[in-house]
Amino acid sequence: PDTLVSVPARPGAFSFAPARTALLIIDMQRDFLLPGGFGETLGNDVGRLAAVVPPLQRVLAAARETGLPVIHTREGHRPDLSDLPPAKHRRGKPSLRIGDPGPYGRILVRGEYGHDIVDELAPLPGEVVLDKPGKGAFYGTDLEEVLRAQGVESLVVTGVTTEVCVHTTVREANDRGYEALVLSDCVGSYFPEFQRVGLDMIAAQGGIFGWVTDSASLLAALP
Ligand code: TIU
Repeated sequence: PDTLVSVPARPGAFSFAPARTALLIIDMQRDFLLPGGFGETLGNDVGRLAAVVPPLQRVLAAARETGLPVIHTREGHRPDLSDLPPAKHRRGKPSLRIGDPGPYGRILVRGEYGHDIVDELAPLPGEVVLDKPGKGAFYGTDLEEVLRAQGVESLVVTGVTTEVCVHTTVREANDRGYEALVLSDCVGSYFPEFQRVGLDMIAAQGGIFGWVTDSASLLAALP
């Protein structure tokens, strides 16, 4: 069960035990991905994020088949916004703040349609769905307890956006002793240059906080 698998990656092969590995899917929420949603109203090209969905669907199917634990995260806040720091609330355009009514309900508020995960990647019963108030998936959540309870040592990291919530989470994971493999075609950014350089930053300096490969390489390596 603890057989090691090796995937070609940057800066070098990523070795992991599938029995000790979880698939982490960061914030694939309608607010960030849907045309007309919060992400687009901020002036972003959501098409760059939509491109992540098909390869991520394939990875999700493979993880389910292999029996890897799947953990979904959602960025958002309580309806009374009591867990929203004023500094985060003030950020961005005043007309489009967290908690305001948007095209898919109140922006980034738990329980709203836009806060939930896109249909194509809907969690199955038994998969952990973790609500996080910040950019990192460890901050203010019990992710570490969930991983420890399942004996997880390695993470396959996917989702949006590459340079914000994915980066923050991978850095947090690295500091906690986890090895993270980021799938380049399963993470997305509104900014092409941030996508490229964000992935470069992870793998630079001998993999300073993680590894980078693509979904096809991972799928070919999975048992
Ligand atoms: N999930 C996530 O990355 N939250 C963001 O706010 N990302 C942006 O790039 N804005």
